[in-house]
Amino acid sequence: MARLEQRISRAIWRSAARDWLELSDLDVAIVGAGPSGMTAARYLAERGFRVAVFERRLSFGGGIGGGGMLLHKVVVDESALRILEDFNIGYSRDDEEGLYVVDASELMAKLAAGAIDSGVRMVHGVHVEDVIYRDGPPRIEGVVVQWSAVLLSGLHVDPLFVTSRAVVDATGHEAGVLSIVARKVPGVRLQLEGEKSAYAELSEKLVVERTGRVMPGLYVAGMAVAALYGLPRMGPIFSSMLLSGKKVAEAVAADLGSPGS
Ligand code: 48H
Repeated sequence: MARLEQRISRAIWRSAARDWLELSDLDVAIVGAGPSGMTAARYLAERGFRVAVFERRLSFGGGIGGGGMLLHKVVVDESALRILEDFNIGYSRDDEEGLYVVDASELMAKLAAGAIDSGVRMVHGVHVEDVIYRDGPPRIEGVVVQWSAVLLSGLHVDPLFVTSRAVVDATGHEAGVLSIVARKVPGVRLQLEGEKSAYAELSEKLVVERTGRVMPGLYVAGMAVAALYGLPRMGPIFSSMLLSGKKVAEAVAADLGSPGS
């Protein structure tokens, strides 16, 4: 038998290559493994869609991990309890405030586990640096990916492509995919209004209401919705992030019809 070192390397090459062949064509490419992206991914994958989440960091959770000002808790209201239960995430009620408190670590871990158990491919250390488009009328047909490490190194390395029937911008405050589309896709009139100051009640409601399709092939969820439509921020209350993830999954599923068709 070959040396252990050789077997380790070959097992990893073989399995990773097999995965990337599948990843190169998806039903849904989700950009960002924060709360909205992971929630969306799970509800799409459990309907049978081929879904991958591309995350530029080597971790899950996006803004969850920082909790409220580094205290390891976030809150939700009753509108998100059903989603917490779907993911088997524990919560406790704060009777004085009428809110539900969740451990940040449990929220991150179980959103990720729920997505993975439903068949989502989570890919870490990959930065979505561009989109694929087709014209007449313009539509988004996938993403352009690069290793985060390559971008950090400053080397000039050409990226690779992932085609998909739908792309979801779940990149949070940056609205990274929408910014690229606004700047680089010809014929698209997209203006990012920029997130506004805190007004938690209004923001929680409007982010969910405005979640959905932006143009053919492109959808938005989570804080990127606030950046796109000029909505206020809400701080460490996460109901709208979870509800937005679920809503965008429903919108994508309705548009795509059946998986792989
Ligand atoms: C690959 C990328 C890219 C890229 C970014 O910030 P997130 O947690 O996003 P949401 O919208 O699911 O949740 C927002 C929430 O965490 C939050 O910040 C709230 C509620 N704030 C309220 C307030 O008032 O401040 O996650 C986005 C993820 C991150 O992990 C990024 O690393 C990742 O997307 N990401 N991954 N390619 N181009 N851009």
